Amino acid sequence: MSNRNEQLFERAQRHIPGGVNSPVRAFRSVGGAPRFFVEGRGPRVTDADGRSYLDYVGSWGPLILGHAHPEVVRAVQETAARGLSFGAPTEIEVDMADLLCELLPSLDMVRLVSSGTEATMSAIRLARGYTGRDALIKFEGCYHGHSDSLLVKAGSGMLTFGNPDSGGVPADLAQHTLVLAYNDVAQLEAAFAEHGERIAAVIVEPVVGNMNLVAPTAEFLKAMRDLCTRNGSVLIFDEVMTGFRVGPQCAQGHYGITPDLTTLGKVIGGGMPVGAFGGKREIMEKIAPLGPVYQAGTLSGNPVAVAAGLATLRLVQQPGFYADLTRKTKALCDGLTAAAARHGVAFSAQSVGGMFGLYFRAACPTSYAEVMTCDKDAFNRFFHAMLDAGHYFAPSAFEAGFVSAAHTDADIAATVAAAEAVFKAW
Ligand code: KE4
Repeated sequence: MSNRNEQLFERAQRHIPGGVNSPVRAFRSVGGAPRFFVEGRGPRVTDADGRSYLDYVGSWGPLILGHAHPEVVRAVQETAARGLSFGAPTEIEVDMADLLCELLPSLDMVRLVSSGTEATMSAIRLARGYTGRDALIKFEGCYHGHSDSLLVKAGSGMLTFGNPDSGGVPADLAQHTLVLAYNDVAQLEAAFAEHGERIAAVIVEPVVGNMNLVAPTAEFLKAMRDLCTRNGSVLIFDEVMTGFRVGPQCAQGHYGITPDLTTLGKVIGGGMPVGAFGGKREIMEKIAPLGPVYQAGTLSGNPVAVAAGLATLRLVQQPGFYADLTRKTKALCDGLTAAAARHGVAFSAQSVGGMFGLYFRAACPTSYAEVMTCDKDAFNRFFHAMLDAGHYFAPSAFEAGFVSAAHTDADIAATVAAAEAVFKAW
């Protein structure tokens, strides 16, 4: 007898492609039927069969405070009661812009949008409009949303421009995107040596969360900054995932590198649809209606969504917030690593702030190539065993995980204990 989740998944597939509104939710990477959640509260989610899980996905990063934080919910309710949307400026959008520019020194100006994809798509168009150049550098394993110029895979040669990485992306658009290896300074230098004057922008996840977690080397980010400066290219930090997740000043504050443009999402919406792009005034003033680079959105800066984001951003500014989140996330990684070691399972884990990576390989990967040597089957086995035990990790071996402020030390210890039982029976 199929359960409610399976019944819902079967029904969902009749009218929604794959039964989901975003592919990774379909569990295709790990197998089985996705869980349909009916409620979230603090660190926990409950599925359609009434099963409760400690949640280490947190809606892919936004839920840094945990689910249904009362102050965030109240902000949404009170704002919504005064009207859902106006398509006109509202004070709350100005409050958000002021707060973001106060929190991030690299932001002179910022434009709100409704998703991370919109933020990165707009930032790239802006960088191309500002420089008058077309070429773009991204890195293999980094994901920046699904706009055409970013759904590109590496070309055949080391420094040849890219090919489409999705149906529907025109080859003559993909050819403007050069896909390089993350953390490979020599290749980045060679690319600028050969194409520097053509490069409009480099876009990078300053901590990668989309090939699992891969941390940057200090040399890599510094080289990127210097090369962009020397060649007049725009450095875009895609902080949709790392923004206010890895620290109070995002990854740019954590690593001390100042980008020209920053894209944001997830945490700044607190679970509601908010994205943003911003940076140097001289660049941002090229955006319509001030300048020639067009960008727009019916629900951009939606007051109800912004209310959730503002409430979240104000709460994460509390003293000690990131120190405690970082401590708990590291405790999870250290606990899982020690448990695996006690039972001889090839496993490693690392964290940056409130995001983490789990790897079924002996050491944490530092590149896309090393990520590809992780044991995907082992991860899938771990994923389902932990899911059955009531601990919900990202349904893919190639995604980062997230801890929220609502996770207690006891929750972390319970997850480590559940993993110990899984590793013991490995
Ligand atoms: P959205 O359009 O999904 O709001 O943001 C796109 C995006 C941009 N940049 C980075 C660094 C991102 O991580 C994302 C989206 N992240 C994925 C998680 N890997 C969202 C989950 C999904 O696609 O359903």
